[in-house]
Amino acid sequence: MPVLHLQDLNLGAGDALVVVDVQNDFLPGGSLAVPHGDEVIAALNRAIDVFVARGQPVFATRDWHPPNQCSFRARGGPWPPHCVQGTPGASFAPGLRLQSGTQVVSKGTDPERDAYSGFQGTDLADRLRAVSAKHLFVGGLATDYCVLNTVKDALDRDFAVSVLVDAVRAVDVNPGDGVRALDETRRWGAIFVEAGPHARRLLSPSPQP
Ligand code: VGL
Ligand code: ZN
Repeated sequence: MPVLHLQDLNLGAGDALVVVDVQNDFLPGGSLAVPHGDEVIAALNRAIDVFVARGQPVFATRDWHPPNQCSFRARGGPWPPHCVQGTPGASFAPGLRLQSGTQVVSKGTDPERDAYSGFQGTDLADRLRAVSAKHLFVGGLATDYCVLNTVKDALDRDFAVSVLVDAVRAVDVNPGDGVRALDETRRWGAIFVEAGPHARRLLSPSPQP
């Protein structure tokens, strides 16, 4: 199945970019490192540039946990401590070209409830509606947790969703979780779009000037 490329879409009013949890703790070397998580950055930077150039809004969600979060192992949860509010691990990846107008959405701030979706316990839906967003382009980390749940909640709230398939990476606690998560988003109605440079270059190398 051919995948659309962001550069070929005529982005405009109603389109918004949602960058999910591209934070140091989810990158190689971080406390909950997503394998190859750093590989989303180049594709997301391209997407950010496109949205900024078209004057369309960019949202960035972040996992923003208190130190005693119930999802941490110390409290019987599945995860090592990660993205603790105000720590370097919770900072956005330094290579991510977020601009000053980016709307930051913090989630997972309730110590008694984990939140994978950027919509859960946040005002993301209101903020998207405030900018008349109708179609969300979603990429980031991790495919099988926060991207999956953010896409699901967006579709449930009647946003159209394109998943930036080359700008997501999975934790893959069980092998294949990421692939299954992407399949699921498509069954729910998401569209697959590419944002990065690679696939098209393989198909049609641009002539040298
Ligand atoms: C995430 C596990 C725990 C994510 C957040 O951002 O996908 N995964 N907390
Ligand atoms: Zn978390």
